[in-house]
Amino acid sequence: MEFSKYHGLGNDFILVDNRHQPEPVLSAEDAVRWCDRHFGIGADGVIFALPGQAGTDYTMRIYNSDGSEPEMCGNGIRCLAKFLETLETADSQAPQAPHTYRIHTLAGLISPTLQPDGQVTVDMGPPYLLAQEIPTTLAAANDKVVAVPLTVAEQTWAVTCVSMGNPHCITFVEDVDTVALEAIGPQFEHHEVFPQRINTEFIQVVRPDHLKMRVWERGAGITLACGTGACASLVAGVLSGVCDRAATVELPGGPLQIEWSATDNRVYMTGPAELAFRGDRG
Ligand code: ZDP
Repeated sequence: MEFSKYHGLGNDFILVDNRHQPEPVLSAEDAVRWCDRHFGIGADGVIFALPGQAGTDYTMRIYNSDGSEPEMCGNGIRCLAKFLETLETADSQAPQAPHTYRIHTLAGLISPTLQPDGQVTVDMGPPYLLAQEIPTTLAAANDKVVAVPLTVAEQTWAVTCVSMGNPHCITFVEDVDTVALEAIGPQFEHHEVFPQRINTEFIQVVRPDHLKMRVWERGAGITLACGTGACASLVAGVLSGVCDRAATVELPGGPLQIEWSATDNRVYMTGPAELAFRGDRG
């Protein structure tokens, strides 16, 4: 079976051409094996390009490296846009940049645009802020969760929660490099206040237009970048009054440009996505 390996700032995915049928050609167990970095191809997740639904061009589904299925994936959808560009070019339907795809996801319609410079801008839709939308029991169902105390590893953190279709818990710290991510990440992920588990971001405000981020991802652990996490973190920074509505979010794998539009309430993310290699797994 042919596959392509892409990455967005080192957040890496196996992309599968699944345009001929509406169900993923791999099971969740296959995805776990393919993602294994020693016994498989190695990736943070597997992404399927499926036929469109509900008037969209394509559908995206994704498995995390542990086989769980998230609603959305910011770096992954940039990779998907580049993958589709290659597939369509092979079919002699080469899209002309700027070209916008309408992609159906479990988080609704998401629209990545191929830019002439090779970067991809994604309309990530609006953020969801109510406790029941995250979901979390940290506040009453219809309240926002901004700087709410949460005790993890015998320490009390002031956490802000944002859903970009998938759930995120953001904590602002003085210095992200001193956070013991490997030790505390899993304790956030599996904390009882997050019934769907959680992606966990630690953010250092370098300047109001420059955030530095480290992430522990639900179902994938430490990754070099997380697009939905960068978007959620900027929104959390605006809600907390510590950053601008547009900022660079610096991840271990490189920078993303994020804007939470005051006009339409949607979040826009711009960053790279690159082919690493193609392969055939028999
Ligand atoms: O929500 C989750 O379970 C995430 N692990 C999904 C992957 C998010 C991703 N890193 C991103 O860039 O948004 C792909």
